[in-house]
Amino acid sequence: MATTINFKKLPKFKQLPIKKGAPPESSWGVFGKDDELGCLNLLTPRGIVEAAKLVRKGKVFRLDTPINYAKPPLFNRNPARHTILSFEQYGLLGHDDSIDNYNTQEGSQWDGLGHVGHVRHHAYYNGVTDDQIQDGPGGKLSIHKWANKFVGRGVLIDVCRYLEKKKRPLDPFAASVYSLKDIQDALKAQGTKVKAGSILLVRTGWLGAYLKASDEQKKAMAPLEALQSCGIESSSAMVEWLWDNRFAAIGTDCPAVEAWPWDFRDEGALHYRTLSLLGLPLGEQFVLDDLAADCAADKHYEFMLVSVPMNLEGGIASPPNAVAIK
Ligand code: UVW
Repeated sequence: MATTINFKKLPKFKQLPIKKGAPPESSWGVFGKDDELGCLNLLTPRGIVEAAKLVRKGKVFRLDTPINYAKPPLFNRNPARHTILSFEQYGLLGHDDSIDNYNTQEGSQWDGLGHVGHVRHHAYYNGVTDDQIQDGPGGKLSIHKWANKFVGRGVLIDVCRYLEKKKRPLDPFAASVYSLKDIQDALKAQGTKVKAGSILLVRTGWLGAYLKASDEQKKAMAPLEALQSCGIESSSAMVEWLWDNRFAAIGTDCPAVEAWPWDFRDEGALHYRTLSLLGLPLGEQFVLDDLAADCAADKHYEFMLVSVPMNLEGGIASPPNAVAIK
């Protein structure tokens, strides 16, 4: 991790790529030819010290859903099986847990940079090839490399509340899109200043609506082929804004950050633009409602964000294991 970074010296989006032969609009090479952290390089020790100063009232907000919260999990992912094991046979009154069949993306999650490679360039962030994504400590773009990197200033944009106030709410259960302008307008209305090296959280209202849905509705929307959900615009202008504001990651409370379904053949999809081209982590199904209510009440939309992804060598994704502290 760099002690400090000269944000002004980083190329602007329009100057990308800087590496010969790299795909257009990619940051490949910006953080070094063998870099595996992408935009997490923007989280620096100085940024962590600044983030700690945002802790003013000692309130902690858990950003993860409970394991197996979605019944059934979305996108045809399998539920985890939790078994409590007894030590009775050894004469000890006590227990262990066993979690089988655990999919790191069954609930709140960071998509690691090995989650999605680019449809046309057939490569992952920084040119990593498919055979380099593998189990174990040598696995490229592994989630365990993030385990002590994901701490810094968090900023919430509550675009859902903003559009509700404007009497233009979006349907969370349709493939409806929060535009870049909606997000910028919400930010302006909040009076929040974006600082380089922040972790951005965007509240879309999807998770709150999901939690209120009936068991039948949840069952009907779980399959990948049936799910429809809101998300943010996936344009080049959106990633230009994310890159030029030097965001280190973006997390949302909806299933795919961008609206679902997105077409895997569409190279304009946000998953490709962010994970594969910019090395920008995507967070999904984050718990943001309590944090958002607190931000609306005290008008402070910035906080310290601490996320400790799983130390899974070769891992593809992870529950964020995250808290926002105000
Ligand atoms: C897909 O887009 C398929 O998965 P996720 O949204 O979890 O990255």
